[in-house]
Amino acid sequence: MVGAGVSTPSGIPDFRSPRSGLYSNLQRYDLPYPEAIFELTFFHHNPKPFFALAKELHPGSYRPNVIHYFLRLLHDKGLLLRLYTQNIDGLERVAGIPASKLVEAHGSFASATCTVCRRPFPGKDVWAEVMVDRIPRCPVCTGIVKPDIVFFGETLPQRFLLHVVDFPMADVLLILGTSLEVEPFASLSEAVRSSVPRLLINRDLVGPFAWRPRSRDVVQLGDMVHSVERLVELLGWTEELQDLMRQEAEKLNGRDR
Ligand code: CNA
Repeated sequence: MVGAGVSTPSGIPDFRSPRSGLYSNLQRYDLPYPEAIFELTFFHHNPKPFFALAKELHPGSYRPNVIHYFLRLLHDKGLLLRLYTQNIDGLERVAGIPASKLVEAHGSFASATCTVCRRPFPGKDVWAEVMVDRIPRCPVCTGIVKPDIVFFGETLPQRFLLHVVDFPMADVLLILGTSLEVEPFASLSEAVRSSVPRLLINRDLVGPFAWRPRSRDVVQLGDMVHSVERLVELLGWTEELQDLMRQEAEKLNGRDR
């Protein structure tokens, strides 16, 4: 299970870190309160702040970091049952983790839907408009086309239901870079069997690790890059991870040229 903290080393602010977090830096969007940017009522009143944020999060602008590639390595080694992410930046896909291994619990920019007639659109149609500061409109009914990001109160994507089969099968649960404050995602941390070790790697102690710890919980607090690099070292995977990151950097350099 991962959250915004996995992408802060890529330069994307999280929500809740004091000072650097997105919620403390939204003044320029003129919002009544920070969460309004992900509320449908506000979006219908004024969609501009959301699309300005979308433009900032454009997948081409950021690159995966060592944490994303550690998760990719788990997949390459056949150890990743599934990656449940709250992130909407798409960096798990850019890191080469296949869509079949991902549950993008809060949606993604890969697809979009007309808010009026519900017609689906590929994400690339929306980006073309967003990148030139235009509000994407449905060519059929002129309704605003909203990327399939889950707003407050909206239902989670169908794939989220995979948790019903995945979590009872897990041998270990890694929880990285999340405040475990957003439901129903946060409660997944309780969905593994009680004998299953849960490893929290985060700056601070969060969720059930603080208020209902289990005897097999392991907690590594502090900077995540440092913690993940240390874990990789203990696993003896440092060189392999560096090779993977070099190969992938070359691919991305080719993409950006
Ligand atoms: P959050 O509530 O902002 O929590 C992030 C957590 O990560 C906090 O506990 C931080 O202390 C921790 N953290 C951040 N950077 C580091 C670091 N370098 N080392 C160690 N710990 C760190 O974010 P959540 O994901 O828990 O909240 C859920 C929201 C955030 C979801 O709805 C996301 O869509 C949303 N979000 C996503 C992105 C993104 O896609 N990258 C960015 C910002 C917010």
